[in-house]
Amino acid sequence: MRKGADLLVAALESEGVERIFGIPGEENLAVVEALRGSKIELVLTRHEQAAAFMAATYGRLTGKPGVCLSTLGPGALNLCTGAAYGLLGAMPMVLITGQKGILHSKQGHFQLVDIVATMRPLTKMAQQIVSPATIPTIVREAFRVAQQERPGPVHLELPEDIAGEAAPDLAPIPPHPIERPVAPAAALDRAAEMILAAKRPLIMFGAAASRPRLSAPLSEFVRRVRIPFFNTQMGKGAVDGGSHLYMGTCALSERDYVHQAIDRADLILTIGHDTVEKPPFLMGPRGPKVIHVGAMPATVEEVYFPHAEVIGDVGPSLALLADRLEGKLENAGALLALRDGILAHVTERCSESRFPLTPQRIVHDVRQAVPDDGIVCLDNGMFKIWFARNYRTHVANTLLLDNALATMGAGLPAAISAALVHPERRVLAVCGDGGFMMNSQEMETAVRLNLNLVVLILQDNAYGMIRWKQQADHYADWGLSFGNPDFIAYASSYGAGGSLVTDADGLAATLEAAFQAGGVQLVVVPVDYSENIRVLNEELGRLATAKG
Ligand SMILES: Cc1ncc(C[n+]2csc(CCOP(=O)(O)OP(=O)(O)O)c2C)c(N)n1
Ligand SMILES: [Mg+2]
Repeated sequence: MRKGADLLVAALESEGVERIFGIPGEENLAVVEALRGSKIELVLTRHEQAAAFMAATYGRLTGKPGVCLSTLGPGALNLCTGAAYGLLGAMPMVLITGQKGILHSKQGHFQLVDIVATMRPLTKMAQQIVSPATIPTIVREAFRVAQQERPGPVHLELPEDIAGEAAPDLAPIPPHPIERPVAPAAALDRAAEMILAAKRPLIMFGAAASRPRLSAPLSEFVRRVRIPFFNTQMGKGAVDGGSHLYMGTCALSERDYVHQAIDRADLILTIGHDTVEKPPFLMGPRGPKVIHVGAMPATVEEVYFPHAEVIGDVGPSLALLADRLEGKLENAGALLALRDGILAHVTERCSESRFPLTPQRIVHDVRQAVPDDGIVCLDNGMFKIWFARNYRTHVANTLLLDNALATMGAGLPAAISAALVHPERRVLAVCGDGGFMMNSQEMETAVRLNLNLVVLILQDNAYGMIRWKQQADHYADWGLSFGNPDFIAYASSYGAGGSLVTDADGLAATLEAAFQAGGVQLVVVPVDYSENIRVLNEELGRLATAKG
């Protein structure tokens, strides 16, 4: 007998779903049975939160919705952080949860939580499926909504009885090709006029510039207009950071070296900026003119209120803008003279032989061990600021960091997903000792899947980033330190390799050896976070004072 669950799985296959991450409960067993006979791989995880991070990362890397699955109540609640991660980070994903039967209730309210209501503020769409006949339509709509700009999560709840009910013989609704509207000529003309009049223009790439399909058109735009660019944290890699037009990345909102260029600019063309990110710069009453380019209009914020907009499919719209600008921009390179100074300051102390290692040295050595197309997945902690500032990206989506929900615990799950999507590339998770332990159980998943991936743990025995803020705010050093397991023994208990870096020059070699060894490898490096205050507060504070 064909059941609701079979229609669901057929619809997922029709959407091109390759794998589903999750932990089934008894309410999902009909779906599990349907998956058994399908081409879709079930990637079992050890926590639903990790499954949702993996699905979101699949969406982020491919542009196609990642799918995760859980049971009702407790399992579904565990998906919630991952839904918020996808919503704030604009990552396409579909979350499928089970539920008690809706036609009969033999268990009263046991495990019953209103998950659709819980998911509503965390998703673009949340819906219960109430009849098998609606499944093909609902699934197609879910994927359409998840994928369309601005991408994000969609939640579908499939109750146990609807999953098991006899279903009509319905074919899935096939996806159709989508062409998006291009910016109107009037907007392009206005923007071109403003850019042609600018004396010191800059381009900024934001989070939405990292959509997988945009890398070629964005590089082409920069090549044609030759205006120097910087990026937001999540815009890193959208255009090659090795380009001689790269001016830096905004890890802070103001007063970093890259702001020396931003503060002097009279026009900034922001491409794909999403105000979900911590502001890359602060707009004020004086400041530069800002033109917002994106698939979505700019939301007006206290710190971001563009003066003009180019709204439409970003690639073709920028090609039309470049047609109006190419060869006519006499001032394109006006701010380029600042570039060497900015980049030299940012990389100071990156080869210093201090032990424990400085964050600058760690970023430098990681870059040595990871090829251009290698993917580094950051968990959330103090090191994120250093990687955003110092790590040079050459390929889109090769530094996966979360400057949106900024949740801890996503580093390892994101790396597992990246290793599944790109088994041919080197993949590295970089985690603090705090964030790693929030989803470290996924080491078992990585080992079971025979993945090649390296996890780098920065050990300071503390929630370092909060400790830094505590010190910067002149509070006493209290309440933020912890002990750690023996990470090497911990790795080995999972059947993974483990190594501890014991001197300043050991990190690069240890990482290289870990990648060469293959399999799942844990590398632990002690970090000296005194650089946080010295650079980010004292040195940059002096810069601000000098600027007056
Ligand atoms: C799930 C979650 N809990 C708490 C926070 C707040 N927070 C941000 S960074 C941080 C400390 C991170 O510690 P660790 O992972 O050890 O990295 P470190 O800063 O020490 O390098 C905390 C508690 C968060 N962002 N996410
Ligand atoms: Mg720490």
